[in-house]
Amino acid sequence: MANNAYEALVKEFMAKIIAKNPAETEFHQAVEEVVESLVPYIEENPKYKAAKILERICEPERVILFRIPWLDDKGEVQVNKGFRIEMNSAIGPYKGGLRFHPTVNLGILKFLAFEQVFKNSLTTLPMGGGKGGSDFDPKGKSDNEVMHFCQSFMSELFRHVGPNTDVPAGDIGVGGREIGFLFGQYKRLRNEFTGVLTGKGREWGGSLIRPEATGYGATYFAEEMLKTRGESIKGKVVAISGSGNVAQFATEKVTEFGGKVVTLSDSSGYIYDPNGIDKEKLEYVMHLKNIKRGRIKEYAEKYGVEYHEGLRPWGVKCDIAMPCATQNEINGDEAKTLVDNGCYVISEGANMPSTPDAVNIFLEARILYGPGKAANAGGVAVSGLEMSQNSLRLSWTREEVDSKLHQIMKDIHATCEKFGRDGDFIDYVQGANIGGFVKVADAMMAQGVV
Ligand code: NDP
Ligand code: 2IT
Repeated sequence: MANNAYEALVKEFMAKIIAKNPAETEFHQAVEEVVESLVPYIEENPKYKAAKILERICEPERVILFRIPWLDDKGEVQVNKGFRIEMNSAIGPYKGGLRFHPTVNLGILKFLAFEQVFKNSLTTLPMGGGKGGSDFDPKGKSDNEVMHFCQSFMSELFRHVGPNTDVPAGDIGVGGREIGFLFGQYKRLRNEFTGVLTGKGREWGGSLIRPEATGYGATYFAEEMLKTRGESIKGKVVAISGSGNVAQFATEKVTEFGGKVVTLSDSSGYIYDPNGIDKEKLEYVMHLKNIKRGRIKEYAEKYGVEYHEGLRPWGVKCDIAMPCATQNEINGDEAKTLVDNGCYVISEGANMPSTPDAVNIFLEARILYGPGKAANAGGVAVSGLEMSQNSLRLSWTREEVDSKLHQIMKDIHATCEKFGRDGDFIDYVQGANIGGFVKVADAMMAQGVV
């Protein structure tokens, strides 16, 4: 079939998705990127077409929407929206993070849940896909307020989740503190100590390396991509965005591999440190962000480096870019600037950080572009390992978990190469989309029309 015939099929499919899910722009974007890869594959494998796998995989199995009322420190009643998208359970219980951010809405969580289905399949572990969260803004809230909010959130969510049903974890705005409050409330309501959440503290069922996993994994993925060109991270200049969980541990691992991280950011702006963010400076960032809950601008004041208010770091000259903040944080112009400045490796720690224009620029430039569902799968992979340890009622050492994570990232790279190699170029978008799809689609076929 000619390319324009595929394009027509994608257009026809997307028209239906948009009509059925109006105003969910991020969901449309995530679906279109996957469908562009899958349509030719499905035309070659018509059994999936007859079973309407594509139509089914784009429809969540279940969407739960709920009210979260809570009392703030002044005794005033606050109300937030709560969501859990149970997208696909063909290969395991629903699995995916919770996001607490004022921008959260149905379309954003559906895009994240959709991506999660393919990502979880790529990890090789038995996990379905889900995502949830709230429009609650943790910024400026006291620990007490966050706790009251989390307790109210779980007072509804507990009926829908469980270690064999749906296992949430962290995402933007949800880290160790929030997982603790959520777990405490679940345990109290169910009178059960189980692995209902991952990202737990190490003393109460958490896995070693889970906090590090997404950032480490995205760095391992970058290293694997570089290996295909006989290169490594050593000596490379790296621009990272964000300064939260993923950005922090990407910085740690890149530095350990001999790379130099020169930028970090938050939603207010970015810092540029040409000497590199070394171990000691990273410790400062971790304290600033995880304990003091301050702004990245304070780094610039402390170390006397440049701070660029309201800007993203993609104008800085680098070899490798690792977007680790949020969706659509690299647009077409920024992608062009990156490529023009010599950047030739993108490893996405965030979910869907590159707009469709940016993705096209990376693919046309034939650089090493690792999309989020492959590059950031290390986080959920170690969540899967946490679930295994909870079921076995034992805990593995740091070295054991890290070496399993490393192997999983290598395997994901190999899957992308298998489905995405085109002569001397690897199209990791194609590789990740098809590689993630096949296992889920075959499981759906085997389980009948459910
Ligand atoms: P955190 O909440 O720990 O950190 C988020 C960082 O991104 C902060 O620096 C935040 O800045 C910045 N950020 C958030 N929203 C925006 C925005 N709209 N514009 C600009 N900057 C923003 O989250 P994580 O590090 O956990 O998550 C980062 C990304 O990685 C997300 O895309 C997430 O989905 C993805 N991811 C996370 C995984 C995990 O295990 N945690 C696993 C796989 C992917 P500020 O403080 O100013 O808001
Ligand atoms: O986007 C993601 O993969 C995550 N936020 C982690 C999900 C998980 O269940 O660990």
